[in-house]
Amino acid sequence: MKKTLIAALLAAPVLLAGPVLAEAPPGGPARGEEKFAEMDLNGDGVISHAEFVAQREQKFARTDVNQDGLISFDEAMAAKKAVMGGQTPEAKGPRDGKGNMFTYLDIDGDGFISLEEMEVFSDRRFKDMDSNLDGQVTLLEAKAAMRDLFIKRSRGRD
Ligand SMILES: [Ca+2]
Ligand SMILES: [Ca+2]
Ligand SMILES: [Ca+2]
Repeated sequence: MKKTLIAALLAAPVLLAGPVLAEAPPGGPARGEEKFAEMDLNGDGVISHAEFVAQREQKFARTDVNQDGLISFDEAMAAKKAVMGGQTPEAKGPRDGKGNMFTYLDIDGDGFISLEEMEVFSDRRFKDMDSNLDGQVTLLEAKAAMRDLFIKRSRGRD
């Protein structure tokens, strides 16, 4: 479950689009393209860093229900629950210390995820996708990254 929360926070609506997830083929091309199109806001065929940041901030704002500038554990779980189609995520709490993604994102350990903390991981994620380091992510790069993520998630399950 390691990647699930970060996916929920950063990329969930498409990645975890309800019942489709179970049937979707590994790294399926359709899903990759759909997600890419969603992230390529101006439709120029590449995801710029600015587009990536804009969506991260949007997602953060959406998750931060009480708009205090911090994502609490409850807010993170609520967002995760929403993308999981109303199922309650299996979580023991912010400090169970077992690779919980919330704990992982909460760098300073204050029990909340700030936008700055999210930026650290999200920028790393952008760099992961931008394999030729030109500051933008092409469809090919995005697909490769999604495939990697899928493989990691499949391995991490059980
Ligand atoms: Ca674009
Ligand atoms: Ca909040
Ligand atoms: Ca924190």
